[in-house]
Amino acid sequence: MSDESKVNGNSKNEQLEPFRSNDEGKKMTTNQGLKVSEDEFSLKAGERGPTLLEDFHFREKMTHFDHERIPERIVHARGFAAHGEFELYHSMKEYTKAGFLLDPSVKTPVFVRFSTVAGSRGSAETVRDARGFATKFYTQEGNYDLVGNNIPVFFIQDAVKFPDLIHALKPEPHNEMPQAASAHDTFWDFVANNQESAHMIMWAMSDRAIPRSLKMMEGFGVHTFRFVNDQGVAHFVKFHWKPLLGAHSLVWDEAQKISGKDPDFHRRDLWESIENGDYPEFEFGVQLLKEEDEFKFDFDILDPTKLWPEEDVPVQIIGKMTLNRNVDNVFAETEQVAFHPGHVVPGIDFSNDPLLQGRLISYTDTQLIRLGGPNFHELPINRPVCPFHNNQRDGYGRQTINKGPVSYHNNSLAGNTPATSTEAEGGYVSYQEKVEGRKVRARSDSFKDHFSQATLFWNSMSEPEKEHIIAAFSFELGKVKHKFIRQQVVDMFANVNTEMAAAIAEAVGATPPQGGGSKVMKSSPALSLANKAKTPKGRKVGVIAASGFNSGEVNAVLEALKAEGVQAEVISAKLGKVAGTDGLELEAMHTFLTADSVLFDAVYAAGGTAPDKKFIKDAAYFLNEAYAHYKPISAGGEGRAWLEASGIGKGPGVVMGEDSKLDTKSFIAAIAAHRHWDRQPV
Ligand code: HDE
Repeated sequence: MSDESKVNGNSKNEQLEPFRSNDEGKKMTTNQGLKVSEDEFSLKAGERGPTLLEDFHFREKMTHFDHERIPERIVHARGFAAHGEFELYHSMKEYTKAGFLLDPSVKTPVFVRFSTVAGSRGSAETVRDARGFATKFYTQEGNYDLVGNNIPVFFIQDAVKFPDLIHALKPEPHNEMPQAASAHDTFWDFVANNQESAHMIMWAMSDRAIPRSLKMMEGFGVHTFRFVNDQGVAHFVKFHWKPLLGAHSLVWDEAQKISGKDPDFHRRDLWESIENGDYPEFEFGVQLLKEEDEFKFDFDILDPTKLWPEEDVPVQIIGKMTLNRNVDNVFAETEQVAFHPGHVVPGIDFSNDPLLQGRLISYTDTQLIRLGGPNFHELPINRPVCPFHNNQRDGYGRQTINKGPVSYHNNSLAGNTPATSTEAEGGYVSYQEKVEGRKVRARSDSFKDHFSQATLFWNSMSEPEKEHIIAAFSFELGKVKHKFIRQQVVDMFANVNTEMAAAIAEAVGATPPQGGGSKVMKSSPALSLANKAKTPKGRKVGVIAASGFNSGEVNAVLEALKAEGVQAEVISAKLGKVAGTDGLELEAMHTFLTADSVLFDAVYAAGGTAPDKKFIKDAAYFLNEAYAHYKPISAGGEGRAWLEASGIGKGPGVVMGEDSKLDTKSFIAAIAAHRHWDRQPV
């Protein structure tokens, strides 16, 4: 591979090419390459006789099938991934010697896997949960994995508690219920008895835990890491991904309905965006702290239940990732990709965060069972794009044919190669942090404030966000059967905010909290989704149309939407062409049976001669539901009558056409706003 193609092309894509196989148009063979003459009938002793053991084709085919499944990930089993590229805006030489963060002219191939945490591999995607956001950078110095989440803090402070947390979160073992949900007794029992979870729970009960789209959520490295420059000077660093489409969420009722209407909602949305060339983009940000500022905060920067408020430590945007290629095969790539926070490159190092420290052992270990042995790094998706050589040998599925007799170090037979590299030659040298202490099983006192940042989060929310948090707690605890657990949780969250806890208590039949309260007055505007970028780009509008719609108006609206990067899909009584007044034809991709308002961000009732009353009833239902989910609605022509039939009048985010003209600007502004919380219920 030429150096030029490594830089200007996508070296990972090129590396994967020889592994791709296109079977179309080819002759069928066994795995040994033998042409197969018959694939419908097994070899039998007589047409009605028993199948013969010598039928090697049948045996091979069936045996392979019998072994098609591998264990799903213990957490983050349900995931979806895409390829892309990372480009740097400016050199970070001052802070790190990581090669991919030095030269803005170099594009680094990436592979990103998004996931839910709790659910099984086939579970619905719009459940209330944190989302995994794992990025593999295929750098010229080796793979760097940033294995983050869409929430910047975690439930626990020490990795030793991770199995307990996950046991409590997963379906209860005696009846394997509920699937992909935290709304059950064991989870909330864990929360009440492990109060360090308070901050993360606030995020999990907020709109962040039901993202509208994988391309519309932020990502966080969570832990404090280190950047180390070529002078050996270190800075503490936290990593951020900021979506260019802004961060947006579903509403809970909608999220639950989508789980039934389209359990693949998030992957479909990501897949289609990439297929349509609307490539998801995320800017890469870092918060940096000098080593000497380690103790300047009222929290411990090693505590993974704490974030660094962006107003105190600004996020510097240093690059951008674009996801521009879907996988060819989900199993080969998405399922077999193996992430590990310990896959680092020179210039990136760890901190003593006890959660991070524990992760460093868990990830390789889990791949060994999941991918069946120690050679998972040889799978095409996991191979670094730079050469790799060492004395590791053999094991299940070994593909590399290492030549020569030497597989040990030191040696003379091979001139003591593969040779180690000095730091100047790019060898990884751990940051020489001075460490001393007694061997203890203990939590530092600096880790003991579990509530201040939970209150900071609450204080930072807009009113609608606060209402959603209370509703989410009320739902989750409402599913908890043990009254005393509900009470314990209410009492625990009184430490975050007493009014919030009282409102939850009221909803779940608990006694209002007696004590509690917080002195924290501070807020961090960066934490509220209400303050995120608003753009109509990337949204999807459902266009309800019947034959005879006003072509001029509808065309103008569709053109305006397209110009803003908004996707429009037509819904009608049946699939196929829908003709407008002057011959404009639209293709109905959906009917009221196959589509639902929950699958769209906005609705445009375009009008036309409704074939029957059922059409008007279906349209009204569609509009009503969209309205209830605070979505922008516009109506032109007969669409206005449908809107009236649904009982929706004028109001926030409702744009009515007049005299065959719809104010497209207002509609697009309403789409950009996404939700219109100030609406009164119909
Ligand atoms: Fe993970 N985590 N985790 N985790 N995690 C896994 O590794 C683990 C934690 C995260 O798309 C597993 O390959 C421990 C925090 C993502 O393939 C496993 C602890 C964060 C993914 C594991 C944590 C994450 C995983 C399961 C506490 C955000 C999916 C399968 C010490 C910063 C990666 C696998 C993918 C997956 C262990 C906590 C993110 C078992 C022990 C905090 C995005 O190794």
